[in-house]
Amino acid sequence: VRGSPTYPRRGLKEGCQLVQKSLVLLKPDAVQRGLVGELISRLERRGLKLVGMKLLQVDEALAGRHYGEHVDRSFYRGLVDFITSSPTVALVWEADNAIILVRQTMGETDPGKSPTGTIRGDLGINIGRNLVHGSDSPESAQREIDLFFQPQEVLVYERNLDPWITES
Ligand code: D4T
Repeated sequence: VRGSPTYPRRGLKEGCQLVQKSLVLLKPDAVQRGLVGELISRLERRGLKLVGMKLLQVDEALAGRHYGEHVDRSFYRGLVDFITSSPTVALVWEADNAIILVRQTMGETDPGKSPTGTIRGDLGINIGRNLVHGSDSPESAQREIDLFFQPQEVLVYERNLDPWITES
């Protein structure tokens, strides 16, 4: 199970919901604005389970690996300069369908197009300062978790209130 972003919950038949992991970054604007607690709190209150967390300084090499798919885009240089400009918080969250739940909670890439009630819609203005990153697929989550965490830093543990959050 460890190191894998997606695995079937015990007792579930094929086609049922899958437990997934999502890598979330609280970007330098979130750290500088003192929004780390607020953003973690929103994801916790959604019911997502925190299984990995660290504060780190992203360097040029890590930024390049994380944003490699955007290397030819006009905004790439600004993106790398921004993510390396100040500390970032990296988080791993787990839930049934965690990928979509995190992205719903974050809102659209552009805060200006994000509905209120979402992180970006409530707290952001500009696409280049959109506060958070969340994995866009289980495959991306696996790749991104491996970039930011050692396998032993992503924990496996029971949460006693889970039956009050998900019906199994
Ligand atoms: P991330 O990856 O940060 O969760 O954002 P999204 O998944 O929602 O969006 P993305 O990969 O398309 O963009 C990555 C990152 O680039 C910034 N960006 C994006 C930007 O500064 N200008 C742009 O025009 C676009 C499309 C914002 C997020």
